[in-house]
Amino acid sequence: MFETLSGRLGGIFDKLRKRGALSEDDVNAALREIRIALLEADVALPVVKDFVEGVRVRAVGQEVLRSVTPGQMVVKIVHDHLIETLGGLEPVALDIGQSPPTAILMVGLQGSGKTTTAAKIALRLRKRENRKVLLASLDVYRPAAQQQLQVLAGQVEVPMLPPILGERPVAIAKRAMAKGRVEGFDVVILDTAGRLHIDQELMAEVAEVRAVTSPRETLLVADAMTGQDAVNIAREFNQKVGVTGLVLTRVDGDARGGAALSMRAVTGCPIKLMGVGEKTDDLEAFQAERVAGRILGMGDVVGLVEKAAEHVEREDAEKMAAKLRKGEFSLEDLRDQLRQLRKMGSMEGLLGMIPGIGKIKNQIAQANLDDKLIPRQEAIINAMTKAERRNPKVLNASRRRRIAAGSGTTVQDVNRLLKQYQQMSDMMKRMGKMGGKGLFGRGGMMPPPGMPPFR
Ligand SMILES: Nc1nc2c(ncn2[C@@H]2O[C@H](COP(=O)(O)OP(=O)(O)OP(=O)(O)O)[C@@H](O)[C@H]2O)c(=O)[nH]1
Ligand SMILES: [Mg+2]
Repeated sequence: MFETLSGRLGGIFDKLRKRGALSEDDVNAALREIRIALLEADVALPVVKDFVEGVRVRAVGQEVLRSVTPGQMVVKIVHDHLIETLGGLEPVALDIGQSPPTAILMVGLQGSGKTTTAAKIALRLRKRENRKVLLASLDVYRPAAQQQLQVLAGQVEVPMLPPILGERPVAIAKRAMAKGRVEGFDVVILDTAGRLHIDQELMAEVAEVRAVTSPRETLLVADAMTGQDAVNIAREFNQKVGVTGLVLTRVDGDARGGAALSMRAVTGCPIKLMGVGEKTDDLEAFQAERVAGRILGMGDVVGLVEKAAEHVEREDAEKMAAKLRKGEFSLEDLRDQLRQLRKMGSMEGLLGMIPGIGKIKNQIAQANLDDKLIPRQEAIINAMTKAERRNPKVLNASRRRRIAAGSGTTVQDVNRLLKQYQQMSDMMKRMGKMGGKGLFGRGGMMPPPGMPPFR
């Protein structure tokens, strides 16, 4: 089996313990591994190059989230970029248009899954969208190709254009569209013979079919196992025939699916559907997330990074616990904590992530916690001198007025923060004496249950 990308990156970054922004060196080390992982997943070389450049631009200088390793951070950036390159989280639906009969033309290499997918789409349109669908086989080359479609048509309970012996593909296509018009079909699905992209005669023929039927959709059907040739296949079909969408088949197999990325990059067409089995209902809207996870060899990458974000770095937590035990929690520590909180995003989301605090989340939400609170509190602490932050006892009325003015807040705000700090500090000393475990030992610093958040 392949080594997973997360495994590879983990190896590189294990020793790297620093935080802050990702340096160019960090990113370069990661990109080498990403390049190999993508090639192993059969993404075509030119596509890999562009992709890696895209990641570099995004990653250098990126802040590493607290409690995530730099390696995990890079993985997350790669994953997000991959989903974007694959077309985003929202699947693009088939375009059926407004003026029936709409032609859908199936094209692709031999054995890629065109005929099966034609039947799957027919079933989907009939059942989900209540469309009147006609299937037509333009495959006059492979023996029994027409019977194959006939059997599938029976299974999905969709009529098929009766074959006429000796009729050529372009004529069949015209006849299918005529029947569609006369008999009030919404959609006519034209299944073509498999062809090699280097077979110029057959490519010209399918281009002619396209010209006489003006399909709303020309779907390039490709096996998820397609290797480095995916780029050429996609380019040729797109140039010679014109493609509007891609269908990835055999996503249920072992292939890593790098072809999806290559073909999408070359054609710029959305991947609309994916085949996930041999049965006629094994067709799903394309899920970029699922395929991205496979390409990277880690279906759970998002979970991985998100889970990592749930755990505040153990080292830091331990350091904090030690400080608490000694009663050394200063306003500077408070500011550090506030900064981390702000970096990690909204309070709401954050609270849910801190172990042990989920239960009191609602309670805190009811206390009108707002996101502007943290920057305001940080500003107050910033407006203090170093000496004041270390020893808040010196903060008399005139100093508090100065701090309020300096931070754009009121004296009441300053008083509230200091009172809050005092309460927290006392509480922590007590908890520290109890062993420094519990909420603070593990989860960093948040006001304990029953106490309103600092405001
Ligand atoms: N597991 C799996 N098998 C599939 C999928 N799609 C198609 N197949 C199988 O792949 C084989 C070939 O599929 P066809 O639909 O005949 O492929 P085709 O592109 O029409 O082939 P030609 O007409 O010969 O070019 C069949 O055995 C299908 O059952 C899929 O999504 N998953
Ligand atoms: Mg076929």
